[in-house]
Amino acid sequence: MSVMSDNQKKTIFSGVQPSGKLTLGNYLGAIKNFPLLQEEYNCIYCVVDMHAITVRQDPAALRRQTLEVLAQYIACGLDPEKSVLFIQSHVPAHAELGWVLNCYTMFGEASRMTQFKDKSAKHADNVNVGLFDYPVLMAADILLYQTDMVPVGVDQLQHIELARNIAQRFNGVYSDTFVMPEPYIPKTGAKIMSLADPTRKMSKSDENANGFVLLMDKPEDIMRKFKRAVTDSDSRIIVSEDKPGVSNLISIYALATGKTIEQVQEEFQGKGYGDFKPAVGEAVVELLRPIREKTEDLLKNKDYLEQVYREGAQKAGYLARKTLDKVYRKVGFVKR
Ligand code: AQP
Repeated sequence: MSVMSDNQKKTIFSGVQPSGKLTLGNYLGAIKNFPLLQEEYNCIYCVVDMHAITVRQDPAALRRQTLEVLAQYIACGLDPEKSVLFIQSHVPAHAELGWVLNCYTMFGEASRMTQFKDKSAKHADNVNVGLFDYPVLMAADILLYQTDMVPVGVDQLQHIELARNIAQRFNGVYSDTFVMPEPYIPKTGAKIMSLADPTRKMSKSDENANGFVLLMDKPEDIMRKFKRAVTDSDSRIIVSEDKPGVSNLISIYALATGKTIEQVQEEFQGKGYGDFKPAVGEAVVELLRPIREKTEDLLKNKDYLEQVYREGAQKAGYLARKTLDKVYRKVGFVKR
């Protein structure tokens, strides 16, 4: 297996929460880039179920969504023979390193995380310690695999910065232990906005289902959501700061068709929303169709998914243990 033997290659790690059904934002901001990198790097991709329980989840739905995210990783082009695919709670080293790193994270720096502020406002009845500690567990996820690069949407940049600070602090106290991870953020699509409110990011936990497009949405639902998408008062189809709705749709169309922003603006010059919105919808329908169909097939084959996540956890567990042993030795724990 390349990840265990190929020390020449750099390592990539990323994860997605099974906290709902995946959106077009998750895909364009992060998952779309995962398979592009699997030839050149040692790639490790995780379904981060432990992160998901920082917000209350329905247990049966969480189990189902966890398998669905795994199936979608594969449907989006990740090959379990080339990349390590696993479920976070199956590799206990994540929680173990998370605890150690808690002791190298300052309360003040964790308090500055905007995701914590946003999510605690959204879930005011359940501002639990896990929600606060989320970025430290994320630092453990990344640092355990001596990760060089983390492909994520721009909303995760602050957490990666924190992981770097924690790594630097630990390395400074004990000598080099962790590789310093770099974020890998796409130029277009780093932040796909809600179709219902283009000033907010598209999010799978949005209460307004018209705001997001799911990878598993049926073509007619995708078309309806794009036709209803909030746009701006004048009807020109150009990217502009004062036209967040149209700018978002242009990014989505460019990413779905492989065209540049300039090409899209040219294509729709002199045309109105009546042409543009259905065109975006159709492009997204075609982009997502093969992913949805492949995911549906994979979900019928639970034995195969089980084999993938079991083997993945074994490979990930082996790599994670090596880092954890080093950390335990450095902080002064007695060898087992
Ligand atoms: N709207 C977005 N645009 C671009 N990238 C996005 N990502 C999420 N939303 C967008 C990226 O998707 C990856 C997986 O995200 P996650 O599941 O770990 O959590 P999240 O960022 O909190 O995503 P959601 O959809 O908003 O989840 P909930 O609603 O549960 O909080 C990450 O790389 C993220 O950057």
